Amino acid sequence: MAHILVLNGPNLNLLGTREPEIYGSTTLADIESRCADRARDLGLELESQQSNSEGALVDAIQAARERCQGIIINPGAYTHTSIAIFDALAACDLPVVEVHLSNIHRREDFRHSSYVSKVAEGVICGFGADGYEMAVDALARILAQGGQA
Ligand code: CA2
Repeated sequence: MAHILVLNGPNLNLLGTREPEIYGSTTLADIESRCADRARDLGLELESQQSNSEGALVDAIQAARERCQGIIINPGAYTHTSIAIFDALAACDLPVVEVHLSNIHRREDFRHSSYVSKVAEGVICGFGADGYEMAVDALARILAQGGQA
């Protein structure tokens, strides 16, 4: 059974508690549980991790290489700044689906560019918590096609 990792970056542990007008009222635990249900329906095994630290996210990506077939990642603000996460994703050689709750292109200019998009098969943004389930669907299709979009 294919194993996929859902990885969330800084401040996403606060989901559902602050700024609901931007990020919605669903908690990260709810999102993770919805993704796990969706993955099970699709015959995938899913694990979820969140960290506020760039190094821990790099460690999680490196570890995923050993036991996962794909990664769904919302790198939070590191999307726009982290060459370390870009390098780790490029080196892990797994299909990557990038997710954002908000439509980053409708927001401040500094959110319009993503290092992660350069190594992602695709990007889902602006659909709130639903975007994560869309990402599970997308990754399932990619894996069914042999690992690339
Ligand atoms: O829209 C997204 O998913 C983002 O990745 C969220 C990041 C932001 O820096 C990116 O530009 C877009 C911020 C996550 C902050 O999450 C919070 C959740 C609840 C309350 C406060 C922050």
